[in-house]
Amino acid sequence: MGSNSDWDVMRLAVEQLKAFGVDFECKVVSAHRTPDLMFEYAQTARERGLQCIIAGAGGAAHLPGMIAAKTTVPVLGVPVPSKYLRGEDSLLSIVQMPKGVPVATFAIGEAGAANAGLFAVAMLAAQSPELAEKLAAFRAKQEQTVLDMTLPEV
Ligand code: RP5
Repeated sequence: MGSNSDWDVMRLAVEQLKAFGVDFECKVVSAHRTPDLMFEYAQTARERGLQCIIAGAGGAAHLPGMIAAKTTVPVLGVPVPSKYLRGEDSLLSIVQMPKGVPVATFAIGEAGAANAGLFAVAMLAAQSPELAEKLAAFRAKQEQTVLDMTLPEV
């Protein structure tokens, strides 16, 4: 993520990875404040064994796109809500990648972060029957929660 101020949102992605037992690393890497670190991080991602990168940033959120420019590891972008434009700026900065360097873009804020985590799990599940089973169980539990919902008498 671009700042530790993104943590309150990005921790939702971490929670999903933890819940599924997926190994991860968590770092602050800023596209405009630590550009050299960002380049190094992205350039070494594949050789260090990363299978995808969840990149969250707010405002003029160029972090996901710049990381994607320097690696072929899939990048999942999370628009973090910003102070003045509530994350619509972050969303547009991340989603509107020109053709050729994709960033899979998620919803603004907590839902986007959680879904990026779940999407990463789904990607990894393509190579892991165990993870696929856990994901199916998660969906079944979620489905049951909705089936069990009741409404007040009117
Ligand atoms: C972006 O600027 C970060 O991703 C963060 O969302 C935003 C504000 O950063 P701070 O000023 O809180 O460090 O680079």
